[in-house]
Amino acid sequence: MHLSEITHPNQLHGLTLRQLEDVARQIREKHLQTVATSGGHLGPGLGVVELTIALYQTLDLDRDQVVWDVGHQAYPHKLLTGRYNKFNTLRQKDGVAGYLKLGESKFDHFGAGHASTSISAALGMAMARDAKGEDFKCVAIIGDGALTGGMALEAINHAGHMPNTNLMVVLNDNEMSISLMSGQFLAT
Ligand SMILES: Cc1ncc(C[n+]2csc(CCOP(=O)(O)OP(=O)(O)O)c2C)c(N)n1
Repeated sequence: MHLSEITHPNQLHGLTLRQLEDVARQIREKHLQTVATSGGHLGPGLGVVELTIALYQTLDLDRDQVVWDVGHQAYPHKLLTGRYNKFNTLRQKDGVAGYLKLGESKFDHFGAGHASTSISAALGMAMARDAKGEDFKCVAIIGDGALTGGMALEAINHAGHMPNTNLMVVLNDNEMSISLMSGQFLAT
């Protein structure tokens, strides 16, 4: 299946492992080609290709709500949620935004650019869901760099006091913090 044919992430549900691997290869190719001309974040998106596919193959994105932290790693998400055909406008005026953007897609549930906000946002969505008696999953995906932010720690503290609120947090523990260079810098 060509990536351009995937206009809704739920289309991943019926694919075989070999087809999913091929989708991953196509995402990497498009990601590299686009960032080479438009600029943007390269490593963070490349590092979550399989993570994004695995999640979206399992979740029902007509119902479930995913919140990406910072948003600089959301290019695979954008390529799987109907933005393949205009992806070459990445970071251009009126083009695809470099981060998650409310209004750009019904699959962008929270606009992000600042780090460390995803757990708090997803927890709020989960609490609202429960208050309304609804039933779907709320998922935050956060990197180990963003997890060091105070707002993320406050949200974890808050979530710890909400044992009956179902919230999924995925930690992308890649020890990078955008790039290996800055990761090395932080480690010294
Ligand atoms: C509040 C805030 N501080 C700093 C930044 C700059 N910044 C952008 S991404 C990032 C680190 C992200 O690291 P991580 O969450 O581990 O993601 P990775 O790049 O490894 O995928 C930082 C510090 C920001 N976006 N927001």
